[in-house]
Amino acid sequence: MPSGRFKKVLIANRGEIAVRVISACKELGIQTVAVYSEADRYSSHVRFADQALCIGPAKSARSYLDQPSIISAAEITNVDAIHPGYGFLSENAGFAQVCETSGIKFIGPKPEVIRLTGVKEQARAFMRKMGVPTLPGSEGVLQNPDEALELAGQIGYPVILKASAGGGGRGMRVVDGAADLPGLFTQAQQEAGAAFSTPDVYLEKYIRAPRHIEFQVLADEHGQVEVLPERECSIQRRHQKLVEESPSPAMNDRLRGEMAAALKKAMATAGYTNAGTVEFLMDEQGKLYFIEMNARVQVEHPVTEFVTGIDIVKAQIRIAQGERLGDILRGPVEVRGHALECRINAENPETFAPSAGRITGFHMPGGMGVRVDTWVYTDCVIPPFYDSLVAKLVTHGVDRAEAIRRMNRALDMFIIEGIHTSIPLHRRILAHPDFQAGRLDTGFIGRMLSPEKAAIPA
Ligand code: MV4
Repeated sequence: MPSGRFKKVLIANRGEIAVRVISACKELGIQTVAVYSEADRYSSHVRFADQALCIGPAKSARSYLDQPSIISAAEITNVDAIHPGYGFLSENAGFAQVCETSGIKFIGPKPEVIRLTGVKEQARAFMRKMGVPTLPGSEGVLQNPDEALELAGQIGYPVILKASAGGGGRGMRVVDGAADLPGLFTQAQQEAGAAFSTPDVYLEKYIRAPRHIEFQVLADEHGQVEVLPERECSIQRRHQKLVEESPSPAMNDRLRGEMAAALKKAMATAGYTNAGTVEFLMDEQGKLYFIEMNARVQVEHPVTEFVTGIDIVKAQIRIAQGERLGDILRGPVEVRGHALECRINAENPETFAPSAGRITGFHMPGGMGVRVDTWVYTDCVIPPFYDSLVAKLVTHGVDRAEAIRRMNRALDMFIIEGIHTSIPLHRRILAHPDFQAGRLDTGFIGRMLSPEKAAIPA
């Protein structure tokens, strides 16, 4: 494996994250290669990279997910490494393996570690063994509905069935009582089998309207692990996060310290390397339970960058170059102030359907404590083939109140004409008394949008 400094990196992604990775490479003095689909010829990542290669038609399966095309592009341009961004091939253990066998460094964890994080009940079993709190549930995958009935009877309803290879809520079923279990078990298995590589399902105690809290981890290739402060991502709609923040209004130094210590040990034992995120649910008593692990950089990483001053993407690249975390971080990790991120999506404000088209007018906010990560510009066309994220608006303040006020003024100064966006929705979220008070849970958006259903928890 080529070690030492990279001369050239290929970015196997598009959109704002491709631009974000190019920025990090430029600051590290690394040449960049963009790959793009026929629909992305005029995308910013193509313009900002030193070289760009078209890898196929608009459909992701034939471009951004086409491994042979991407590996060919990497070989033609003679890159040292590939950064996968998020989504697409970022958590594909097979792709990470192909990179390594082609002599190209994959900027992410080792293939076998990515594979473990992708098998959810195995990741859960591992964390439990390491003393990281998990919810009561099955030891591994469930063999049949009878086994599920027996276990659910012991744990107590409600329980949740989850796909072993799941993600984005697919293959999940909440079970309120024994009568519903056999039918929902079959449904969960079928949905998992159709969507993923395996129909395997497992079971957990169900937490109603939890907070979603996650810890950012950085680990070098010499066994050093650092756990960065948490992000709260409870404001989401249909498993798409809308607003994220750091620190969580529900966190305290003692709990953060306990979690960091437990995770540091677990990640070191797992041989985890590069950046990752460990997801938890928090119940009404303020207890945290591990649910799953993401082996990639996350959309919401900028809030952690604002409160820690650490460039997470540069850290990923430097870790992959074999550098030590001590040299990258240079000192203890601290939480400074508060950061918020609003995901600005191109979407219809009533139906939330993606809203593709031409941006006819565009103005970004700036100034103190404001960051915009985007790939769009005046007169650009948003293709209908990919996700609807057009920009991430991130603010930093001395405290949560200042970060919120700064976000409000930045939303006022963000002009996007020609398409519909989620900016009006973000104004409503920020103005909501529960948001202002930091009373967040995964049912927040549901209650805000249909208050008549507020009595029925999400
Ligand atoms: C849960 C849960 C309640 N109890 N697990 C949704 C997607 C997947 N990543 C995990 N998810 C959940 N797992 C137990 N045992 C509730 C959710 C959940 C959720 C989690 C995080 C953020 C938003 C969510 C929205 C609905 C359900």
